[in-house]
Amino acid sequence: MAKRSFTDDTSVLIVGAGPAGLVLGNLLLAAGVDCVIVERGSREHVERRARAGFLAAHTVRVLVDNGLGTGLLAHGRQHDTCVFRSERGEFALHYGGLGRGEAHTVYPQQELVTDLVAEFLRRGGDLRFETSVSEVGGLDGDRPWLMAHGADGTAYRLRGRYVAGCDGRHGVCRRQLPAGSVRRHRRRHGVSWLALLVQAAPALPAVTYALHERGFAGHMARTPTVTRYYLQCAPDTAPDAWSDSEIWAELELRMRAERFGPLHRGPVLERAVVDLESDVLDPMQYGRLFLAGDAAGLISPSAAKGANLAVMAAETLARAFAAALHDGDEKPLAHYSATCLPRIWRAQEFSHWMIGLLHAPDGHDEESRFLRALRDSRLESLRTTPAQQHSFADNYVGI
Ligand code: RFL
Repeated sequence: MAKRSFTDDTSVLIVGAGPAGLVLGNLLLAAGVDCVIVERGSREHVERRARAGFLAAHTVRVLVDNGLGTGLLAHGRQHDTCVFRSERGEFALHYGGLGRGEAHTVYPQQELVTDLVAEFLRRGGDLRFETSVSEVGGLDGDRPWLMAHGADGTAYRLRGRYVAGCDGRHGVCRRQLPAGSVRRHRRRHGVSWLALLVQAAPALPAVTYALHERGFAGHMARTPTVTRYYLQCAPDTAPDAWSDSEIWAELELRMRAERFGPLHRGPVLERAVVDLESDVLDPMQYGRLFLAGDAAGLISPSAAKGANLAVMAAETLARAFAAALHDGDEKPLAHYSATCLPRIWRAQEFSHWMIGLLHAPDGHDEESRFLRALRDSRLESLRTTPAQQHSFADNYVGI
């Protein structure tokens, strides 16, 4: 490997160019704080990675207020209603008219990432694609560093005043936390989803959650020509275990297409099996390393919160870095975890509640029957109780 020693000194070293790292980088540049983003993937790769789509009102406010919302304002679509289907029928919940009266903006994550990359570069930012961080260190001192290498083998050593670990759940930053310095809370929910992106217009005007004895199925718009579907599957299912026609047959069965109307079939563009899992690190910081987004905690996709929590943490962290670097005020950094964690836990709690709303075991034993009856009662309560509906609305779109 070619060795090249860089003398780069910057204020904030950001690992990862996902929503967390890119929002943080853009906000830092706007605040006059210099930073470098180091990203393992190529630009094309990060700009094509389809994941989230539902942006909470708070996320939209952060992006728009910081000059990052041009694309989502031009192309995002407002969603304010979700629908639940079960053997008892279907009901719509117009959450935009309940609680705080907020709606989601549907804007695919890869388009948001594309906008954030372009804006970061337009602001003169230093973004190094295809550069993989292998180690961060010096976290207890005042000049932390990272080691990275480019696709051509060039080794980099970068130093900064702080490191922001925005490298997702499998990144290196959370692994650099000394044993015992951080408490991890974790739950594997025992539920898996086959996450599908299909080349077809949304068949339904609203997000639709279908509860079925064969398992959960979900429909979520992405763009006028692309729809995300979810199918609950056995945890060890291979992504390509089902053919396209088997997938459509299962979706139509669980979504009860015969009763409520057909789906729009189209080629399956992407498929992945997601094991629903959550974890939270407390605190989200050690020395001069601060974690944000999936690196700090993973949330199951049941309530579409992950990208929104990433933006929330990035905004909080950007303010704290600016206070430390401009005013010498380290208190916001010291309180970073305490500021973020109550919101993260609230999102975790709601997400967990959603898992219980959408799934129940299919067995014929007493416990399975009990859990199915609880789930049905929860759904009925949501259908009929205004206080429950208001609370749902606040939690569903809030962050
Ligand atoms: P990301 O997006 O994973 O970005 C991390 C970046 O770090 C890079 N990286 C490294 N770079 C350099 N050196 C290393 N050693 C590195 N290791 C990693 C990676 O290449 C990557 O570019 O994390 P971030 O920024 O924290 O953002 C989190 C969100 O991406 C995630 O929470 C959401 O996508 C979750 N999610 C959803 N969230 C929502 O808010 N609404 C949704 O509707 C929604 N739908 C979803 C989702 C996640 C899904 N999957 C794939 C689990 C739907 C799905 C199917």
